[in-house]
Amino acid sequence: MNRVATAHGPLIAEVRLTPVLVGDPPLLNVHGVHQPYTPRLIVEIVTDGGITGVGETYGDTAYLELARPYAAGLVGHAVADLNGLFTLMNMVGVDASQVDHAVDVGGLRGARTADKLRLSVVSAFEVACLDALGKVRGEPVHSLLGGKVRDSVAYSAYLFYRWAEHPGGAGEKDTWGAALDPAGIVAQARRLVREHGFGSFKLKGGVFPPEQEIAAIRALAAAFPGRPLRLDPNGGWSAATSLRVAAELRGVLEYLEDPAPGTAAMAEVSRGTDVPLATNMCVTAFPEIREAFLTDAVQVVLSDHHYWGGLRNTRELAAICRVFGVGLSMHSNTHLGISLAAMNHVAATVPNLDHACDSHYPWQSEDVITARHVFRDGQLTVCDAPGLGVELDRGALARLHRRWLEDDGTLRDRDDARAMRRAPEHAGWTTPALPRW
Ligand code: GKR
Ligand code: MG
Repeated sequence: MNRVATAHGPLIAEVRLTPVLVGDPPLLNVHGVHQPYTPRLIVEIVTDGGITGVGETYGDTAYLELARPYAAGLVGHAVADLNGLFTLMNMVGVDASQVDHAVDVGGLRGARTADKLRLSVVSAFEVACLDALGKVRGEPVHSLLGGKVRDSVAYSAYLFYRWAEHPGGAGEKDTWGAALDPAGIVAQARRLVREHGFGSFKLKGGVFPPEQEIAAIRALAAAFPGRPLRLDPNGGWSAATSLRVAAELRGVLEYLEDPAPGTAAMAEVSRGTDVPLATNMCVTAFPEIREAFLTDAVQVVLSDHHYWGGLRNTRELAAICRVFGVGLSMHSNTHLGISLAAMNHVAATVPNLDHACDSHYPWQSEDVITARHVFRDGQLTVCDAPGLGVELDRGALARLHRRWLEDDGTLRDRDDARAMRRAPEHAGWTTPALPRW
């Protein structure tokens, strides 16, 4: 009898990696605009008993190049040996050219390091193992994490300045129209409330001069009195500008998200305002916590299970935040239903989830699961089915993978500045140096 199998249950018999390109609307941010399609990686692990577990993460080249050798080394690994996933990942080399960017464009989360890349990759495998294990044991993922402490998780409406369509009419069409001023943002918010019931709002800023974004927040406050509002320019403002915005929106904002770039600038802003500051840019990995918490640079961490290396690490982050009295919520990037399911399970288990989570999901009309998640009153019910509770739609997966295969390589790496240059009026656009204002 195989001792490992006896001690730890099923073994990984096969790993499948499927990169896909997912339709994404022309959403604007400080770097530029979203591409018509964004890369994601779908991970499947198959146990020796024939059970499949699924995970999802970033699909850009750097992640794929790490995922491939890692996946090959996982066959024979015990599905329940989740700590071992990290040991094995640390043995995979990272191509130095992938980690020398000053800024991680896809995630807008500070400098790209080898560890951040490794953790974002391993997160999808951890989720896939938890999904498989849950199916084997007949338990939902939240119960493998210790059990849910709530039956549903609240999400906020994620508002974006946007164009009506991608330059040249590329990509999938939608019916949202452009949103480039306060009235457009309020109209977008109304539709998101109508369709999903959201009770709080986050505006992605850093697109227009701060005065215009302040006006949009004021318009939202007038249209939705008393509802929590957040503004996130992704480090687009200097500390002085951030303090000016904070002074103008004091009492209006629930929190200001990453107004200034980097921990030192955030700490400077924090010293000058009592508007809470949140981040998914300067606290994105364990080594970044110490300085930020000791200098009181942030009052809310927006965790992201992809960044932090999975669902169990997210719970460790939550525990650290609890100790330091720092609030916790969850960050989102363009994602599909597997990632949302994983996020919902871990969010259900974290006692100190202090704010509604972000999710890009309403902007994705495509998915690789058979039943799309449905927000009711801005909440997602916590699923009690075994594993994540989602089923792969193999037809959809094949279609989105075919799109990835047929791409000439230009869309396989997210590059919001390049996408911006496709608009003739922004042909000279380059990624702005931060702070921009
Ligand atoms: O999708 O444009 C976007 C966002 O700006 C995303 O890249 C960020 O990572 O949503 C994120 C954020 O809250 O900073
Ligand atoms: Mg953010």
